[in-house]
Amino acid sequence: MNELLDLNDEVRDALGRGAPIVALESTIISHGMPYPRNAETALRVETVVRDAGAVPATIAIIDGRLKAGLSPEQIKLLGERGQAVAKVSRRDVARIVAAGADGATTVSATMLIAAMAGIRVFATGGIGGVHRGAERTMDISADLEELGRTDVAVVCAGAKSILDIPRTLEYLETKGVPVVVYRGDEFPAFYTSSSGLRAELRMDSVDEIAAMLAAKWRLGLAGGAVIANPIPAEFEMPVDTINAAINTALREAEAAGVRGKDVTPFLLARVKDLTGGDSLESNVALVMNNAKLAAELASALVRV
Ligand code: PSU
Ligand code: MN
Repeated sequence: MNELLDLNDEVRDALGRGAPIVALESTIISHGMPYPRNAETALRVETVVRDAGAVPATIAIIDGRLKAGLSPEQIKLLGERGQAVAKVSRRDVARIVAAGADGATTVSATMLIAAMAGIRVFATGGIGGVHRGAERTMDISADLEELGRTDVAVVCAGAKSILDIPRTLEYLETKGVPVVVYRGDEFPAFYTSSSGLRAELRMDSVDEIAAMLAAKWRLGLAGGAVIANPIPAEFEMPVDTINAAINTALREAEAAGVRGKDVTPFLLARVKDLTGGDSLESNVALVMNNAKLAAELASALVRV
């Protein structure tokens, strides 16, 4: 185990027993949702993972130490401090550790810390991807590179259409990342179960997904996988409402000259405000749904 990585007691015990573990990210807490729903949701997600028979490992950097497994107090603090906590993707990890600072980890940094800890399954809401207009801006999330190199399966509700979803899928294909849609025929667009893009690989059981992941890693094929879990129908947003909010948010970001790592948090916050908070309810519901599937998948992986 890396000397800069700390496991909490629950995670250390689970690793020792070979029990199923689900990694959870912390940027979704600090930058993805408003306080206090962010902290409440993060704590509820951990409960969902436990109820489904796995151990949660929420990942962050605290006082310059990589953490797999946080205390409820640490989760609450990340939620309360919100955007004041650094958003940490792969390139930021070293500077935050060197400074002895705190960081909320994105999908990319969470994957790399999970892999260091020996955790293979990770649940979140949505992954980063190729941004709309990337042909001009080159704005492509580090999450996609990480999926191409780090052995962690990421259970998510697809990608938001703040992104260019067709190009995101092309990029994942280029990087050799399997994209599985769980019990659906279209790649899901986070707030909606459909995106108009056909699922190239549909699987209907966690055992089937676990068998594929085990084969991938036994073959020495480095890198992760996207397990896209469509939002349950009762929590879907009306397509027109969400698209209108996304288009407004994109125009505002352009007009305000938002760049780099601020783009995604800006868009997420504006979409939430423009939909009067309805999107937040969908967001919370789909995260719970993903946590449950991830716990089942982690258990299935222990069996193979
Ligand atoms: N998309 C969401 N919710 C989120 C994020 C993305 O629907 O909270 C966060 C995740 O932490 C993801 C990060 O890894 O944003 C991607 O940021 P960027 O686009 O700057 O790579
Ligand atoms: Mn970016």
